[in-house]
Amino acid sequence: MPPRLTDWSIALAATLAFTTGIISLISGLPQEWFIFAIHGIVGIWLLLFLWGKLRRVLPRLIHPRRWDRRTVFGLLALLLVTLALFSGVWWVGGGEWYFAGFNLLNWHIILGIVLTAVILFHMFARAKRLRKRDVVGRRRMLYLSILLLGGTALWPGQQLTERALNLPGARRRFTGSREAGSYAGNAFPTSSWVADAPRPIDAQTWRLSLVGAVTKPRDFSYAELVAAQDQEEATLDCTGGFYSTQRWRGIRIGRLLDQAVLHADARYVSFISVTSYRWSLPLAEARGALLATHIDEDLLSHDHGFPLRLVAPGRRGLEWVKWITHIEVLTEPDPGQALSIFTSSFTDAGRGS
Ligand SMILES: Nc1nc2c(c(=O)[nH]1)N[C@H]1C(S)=C(S)[C@@H](COP(=O)(O)O)O[C@H]1N2
Ligand SMILES: [Mo]
Repeated sequence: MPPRLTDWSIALAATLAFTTGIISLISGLPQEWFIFAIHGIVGIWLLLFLWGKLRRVLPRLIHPRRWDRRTVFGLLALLLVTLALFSGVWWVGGGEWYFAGFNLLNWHIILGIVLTAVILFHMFARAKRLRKRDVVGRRRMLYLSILLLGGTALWPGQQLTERALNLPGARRRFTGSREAGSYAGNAFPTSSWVADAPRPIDAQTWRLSLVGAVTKPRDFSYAELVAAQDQEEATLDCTGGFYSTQRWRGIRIGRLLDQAVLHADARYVSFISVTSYRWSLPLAEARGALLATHIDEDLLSHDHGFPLRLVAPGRRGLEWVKWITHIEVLTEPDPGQALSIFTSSFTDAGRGS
């Protein structure tokens, strides 16, 4: 392929990989499997394009006489790409590896974000325009199509091989997450999006306030809520790479909302943690979701969100707010919530002071 076509293909594939990677972080419904499939396929395309690029620049890299400042950046970029792809491929294959407290999937996400920033910077600084003669030509387009189709076909091939060989990676969920501690009460892993670590909450003084677009705002005591017997079997699937299925017990949110009488224009329900971490669900979905006080017969442990946490089936773990103190009924979506999951750990309550 002409150099410029290769370079633009890499940039486009990297953009697609980044976009699907970010979307995948909040995809958890089975019908969203294709987001993860596209991400995997684009990864294979990138490997193929990079192979082409490497063959082109290799002579420049192996002759020290031809080195300049750009070579150093080129090498760094190459290292970054290799690590980003390698961490993803290794995780998919079932790899178990930790560095600085982060697993392979965490590193894959970090490297992917850094790499996207580098590629954008590189494109602004050095990108050469794609000319007509870089893209026209039947043989050229045929070659590119074969490459793309071949890469696409390799993905199901990889999935089937993994299953046939029964590699550890084959036992992952469609989101890529691995099973941990299902049906074992509080024993499954705990996780905070950034570093939320509030002090244990005293159920005696704790109150849940229901506010916002409601006619009768009101508080609930722990005793009022803990008596409820609603149940939901649901899978918590953390973007950090584990999932756990539990029988949760608590109170159906619809029953709670009915006690406050919603305004006619109520559209969303926001769940707010003592740390200020918050996330919302559309009203109908919120009604069917659960506020859990128990896992099976066990009281929720502090790390899992005692006294009250959201159980939102089909949503990723990061949306299952822990240590809830407020519920706010909203008439509009809440774009600020995406920021709250980054900043909550720096509030006093989030730091545990
Ligand atoms: N208040 C608050 N709730 C939170 C988080 C957090 O950092 N703060 N982390 C979320 C993330 S990223 C996940 S995966 C789940 C983890 O729940 P667990 O610790 O019970 O496994 O809680 C979610 N709820
Ligand atoms: Mo998570």
